[in-house]
Amino acid sequence: MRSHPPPGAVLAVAMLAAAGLSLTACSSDDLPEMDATTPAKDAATQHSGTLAPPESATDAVSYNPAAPPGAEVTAEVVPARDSTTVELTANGLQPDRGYAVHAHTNHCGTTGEAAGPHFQNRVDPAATPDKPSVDPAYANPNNEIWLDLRTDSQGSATARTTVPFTFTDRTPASLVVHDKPTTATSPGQAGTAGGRLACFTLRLP
Ligand SMILES: [Cu+2]
Repeated sequence: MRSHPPPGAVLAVAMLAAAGLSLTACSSDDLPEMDATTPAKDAATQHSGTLAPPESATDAVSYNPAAPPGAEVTAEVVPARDSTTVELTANGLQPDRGYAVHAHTNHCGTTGEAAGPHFQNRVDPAATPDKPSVDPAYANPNNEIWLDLRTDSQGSATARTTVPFTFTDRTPASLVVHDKPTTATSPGQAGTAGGRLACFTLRLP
């Protein structure tokens, strides 16, 4: 009997199929409904807002004219299997300067403090509400989400970071724009970047 392929070939094809690889194009009828089978948590999300003073702001708040009302911010959060990419674009900021930006744990409020501490993948056990994490083992750009913006002569900037974790039971709730151009990394100061100029609420699934 020569009509069947050797068992090894059948197994190889089965393994490719199991790995989600197809050897031939199949009609769209054969594909699973991605929307129905993919949890919302895995979906890329986009968030946009225009900074406004705390009295009138909803999700995008300016606390300081250095990140003025009217500035536009857009964030895209793209989850992958073992990582998450966040891209931030801003227009209408001050030209030719840096701003350190981080993901924080709370939604924005009428003051910069409302956003709470930095979102950490592994939470620093030594941190308290009064004493946020400044330990470089936890306050670093692989365990937190840091996006340092550098604006052009028009006040526009884009920053992107990919962190080696995904959101499970907790998600960041805001991006805070800080006064310093970059984020400190030394022990006792790690994660600090000066005053909070603006905040942008993220509503992740
Ligand atoms: Cu911050």
